[in-house]
Amino acid sequence: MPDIMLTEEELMLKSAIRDFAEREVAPRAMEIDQEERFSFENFHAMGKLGLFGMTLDPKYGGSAGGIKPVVVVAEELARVCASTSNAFVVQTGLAGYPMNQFGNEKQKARWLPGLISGEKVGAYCLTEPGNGSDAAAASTIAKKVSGGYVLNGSKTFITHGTIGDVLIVFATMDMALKHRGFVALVLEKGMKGLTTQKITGKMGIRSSDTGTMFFDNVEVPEENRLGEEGQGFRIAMQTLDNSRVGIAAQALGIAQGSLDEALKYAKQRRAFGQAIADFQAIQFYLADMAMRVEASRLLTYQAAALKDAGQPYVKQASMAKAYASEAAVFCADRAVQIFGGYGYIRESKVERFYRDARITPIYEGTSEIQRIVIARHLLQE
Ligand code: COS
Repeated sequence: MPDIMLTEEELMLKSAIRDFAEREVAPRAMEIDQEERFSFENFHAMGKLGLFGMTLDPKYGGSAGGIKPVVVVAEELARVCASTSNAFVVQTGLAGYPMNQFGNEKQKARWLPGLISGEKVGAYCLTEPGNGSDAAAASTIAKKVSGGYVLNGSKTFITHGTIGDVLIVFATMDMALKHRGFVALVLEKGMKGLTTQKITGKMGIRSSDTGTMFFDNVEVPEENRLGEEGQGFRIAMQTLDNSRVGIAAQALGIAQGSLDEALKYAKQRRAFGQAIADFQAIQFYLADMAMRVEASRLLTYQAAALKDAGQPYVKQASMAKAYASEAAVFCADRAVQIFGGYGYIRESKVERFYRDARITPIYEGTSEIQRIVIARHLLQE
């Protein structure tokens, strides 16, 4: 374990979160997955522990730390329940972070305390039915009117889309301007003209709330605009840069969880008169998994450490996200293989890991988008 990369404090945090995850999150992970139910129990417990404010402004209840401890938490949660890790990463990285970075004092005072305590659920709304990877092609329109904006359009695949209280929505003021026409607006649950619909039947992260939202002449006051008109795309991208480190950690957690389960099982399960761990074929699987877990962890820690040191980290965040998510898919697949038939049924953890892993190379920028970001950096350097 390259825990040599963690400080004493981070090691203590890791152990405390592992304990919390094993004690409170793991026991209900299977049930909430099968019921496709968002766990407010888990969410409020994380709020009480102060996890949502780890990097945020202390004036509003945060603890202004770095992203490296966030990575530690996201990994430990995902090691037992990816959906719970996702709720954490989205609340702190996709809602809290842009509010903290780009909100003015009035906005921060209004929305950060609830996002940090967990009383309010946050969401980041960029993807639309007609565009995902090509984020600049958004067609949700914010029409400027006296005192604010009128919003029309739709967003989809939004984490916390139906339960979100504070929604950061990216819209265009003029599609012809592409990314330069973007504006970031904060909407609140209950606004007139805002409706949502839950997306059910997901393959994995089934207890993560995912929704589609519809904006029908939603009136958004000017004071709800984050940053300036035209800055919305930059806010969206910088937020994703940061949260991709969290998703890398989430993928790492799924990979580690898969390895842990596979190791345990391989030592117990017997075939042909010996534990299956004694067969070289199984040992090679385990070794391949362990290499990917550790490489993912190093890339993820590196991206986090660079960000915390105030150094460029976007290329490394994309590398960590792409690599760790592909490692999660690989490790969960190998774990199912080692479990055989027992890995193919709902009662087994690795069956859930296999389904949960599959979203990680897709959301927060597909693996293909990460490679575009990486290659652009390489070519510019
Ligand atoms: N930070 C700050 N600014 C950034 C940025 C970043 N990480 N990435 C791009 N920008 C800026 C560029 O500097 C450029 O600004 P100027 O025109 O002022 O120079 C502008 O944004 C447009 O950049 P670019 O030309 O690179 O935009 P593209 O349309 O080519 O898109 C990608 C860039 C593909 C990287 C972007 O659309 C993307 O990340 N897509 C994936 C979206 C995603 O992750 N969706 C998941 C949603 S969350 S579930």
